[in-house]
Amino acid sequence: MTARPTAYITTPIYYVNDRPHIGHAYTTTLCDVWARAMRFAGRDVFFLTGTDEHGVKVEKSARERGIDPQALADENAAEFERVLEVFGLTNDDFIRTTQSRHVRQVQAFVKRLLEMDAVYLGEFEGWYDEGQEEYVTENRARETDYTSPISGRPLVKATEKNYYFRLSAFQERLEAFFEANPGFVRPEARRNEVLGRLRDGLQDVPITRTNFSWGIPFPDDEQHVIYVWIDALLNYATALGMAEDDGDAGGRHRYWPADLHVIGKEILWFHAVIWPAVLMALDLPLPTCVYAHSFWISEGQKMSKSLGNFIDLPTIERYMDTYGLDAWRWYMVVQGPLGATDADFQAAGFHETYTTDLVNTVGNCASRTTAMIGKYFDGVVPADAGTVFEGWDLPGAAATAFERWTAAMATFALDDACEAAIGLLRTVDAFINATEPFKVAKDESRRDELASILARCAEAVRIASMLLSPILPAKMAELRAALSIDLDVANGGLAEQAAWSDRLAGSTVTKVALFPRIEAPQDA
Ligand code: ME8
Repeated sequence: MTARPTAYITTPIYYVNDRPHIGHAYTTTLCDVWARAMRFAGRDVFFLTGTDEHGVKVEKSARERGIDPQALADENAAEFERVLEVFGLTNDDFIRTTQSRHVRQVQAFVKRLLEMDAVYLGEFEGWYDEGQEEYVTENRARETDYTSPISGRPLVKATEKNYYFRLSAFQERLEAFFEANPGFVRPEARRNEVLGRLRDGLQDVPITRTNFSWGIPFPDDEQHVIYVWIDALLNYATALGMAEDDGDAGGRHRYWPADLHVIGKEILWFHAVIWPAVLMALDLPLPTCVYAHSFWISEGQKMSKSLGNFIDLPTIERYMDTYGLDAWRWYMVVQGPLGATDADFQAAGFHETYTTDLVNTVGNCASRTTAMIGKYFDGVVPADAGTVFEGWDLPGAAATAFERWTAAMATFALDDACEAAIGLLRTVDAFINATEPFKVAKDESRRDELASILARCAEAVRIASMLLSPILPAKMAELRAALSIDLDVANGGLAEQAAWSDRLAGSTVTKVALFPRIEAPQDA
């Protein structure tokens, strides 16, 4: 038996100095949809998420609360794990950067970078604001007349020894890589931003710090702590055991490199430039795609701590209680900030999307079809009698929907994949309205016509339910149960299962009401 093609997808690992909110749930949900779709298409999937637990931000938050950084990390990592459970997300692993498996491999990787001369000990000289514990650039120092803009005290000239990563040495290779791989950064607009900045030229970057201690010690020089971003990026490799010296005992090397790193736009530079350069230095194959989505804002405003308008976990849970988990996933995917523009989370918009797409289209189409089969054929799907309906080609529409869905999934255009599936159901609705089976049913001599209409509707609904199942897993399982069918695509049979057929003829269906109408818009 030949091995199934693999698919490795990752979320960013989230900082534990904050509690989870819609942004984190969003990225992880997108990855979950794709992971389910790829499993469903027969791929051997590895879906990774986790938490980023080192660094000065975590140290500071812990200090403010008077607790140990590890205690803070444990507490908030548990919250992030709870998100996965509440949302029914299907990640295959959850990596925490304080785990020993990660720490020892980061040290091994950094050692390798030193040996390859991609990392060197250098000296940095700059203007230091002692009150703020930070360096300011020459330009900014000049603007404030070499005094601190905060305390007014003079800036001091300070030098610091740090280990540097030779990013500048990878300029040409990176440019050539971008050239040869136009799909490496998606969406396109983001790729252009990165390319522009890349062509401005690269400077070496410090990858250690000496002014705090909550991090992974630099190998053989423990005064230095590895910079949190290098530590964090390497999670994608350590989770697969890429620097363990156990010869792939975990059996995960086959997933390398990632097919997709899904991230928010604010951390694109690290993923699109620094990360591939580090991998080039380590001589490891590079990921296929970094997908940087945009941001959720809330009711027209940026979400921020000071405004206190984060859509947090309790708020999300209220939505789920009212509308259901699948409805939440649907809204995230079809109205969220995939692509290059931000998306506004609005209670009214949520309600409208729920009603238009799920109640009036998916739910209505499934219930009409199953109800009519119940009423006119005693709940048994009739065989298609082959009646020709001029201008209607449901098998053709289903094939087009499947092709569009497949192409959309390949480029992470998840909203377009949803549109392909729901578009098929809109066609079914229009077909019902045009052929009027409820009228045809009144005339005994038109039984063949009635059977043809309902057999085709049922088959199109079946195919749409396949395509919708990664996005609406629970509701589509309900629909399949109502159609008495299984979802057996474990062996790469999705194309076959989504192909038009007469497999439903003779099977029993029951009427389904998938999405209840909810009257009042929820003001959560
Ligand atoms: O940056 N809208 O972690 P983080 C959409 N630890 N997505 C959002 C969002 C919003 N308003 N806010 C956050 C870090 N996100 C690092 C990553 S990876 C090697 C290290 C999502 O906790 C989005 O995916 O700040 C963003 O990139 C991520 O949360 C940042 O999470």
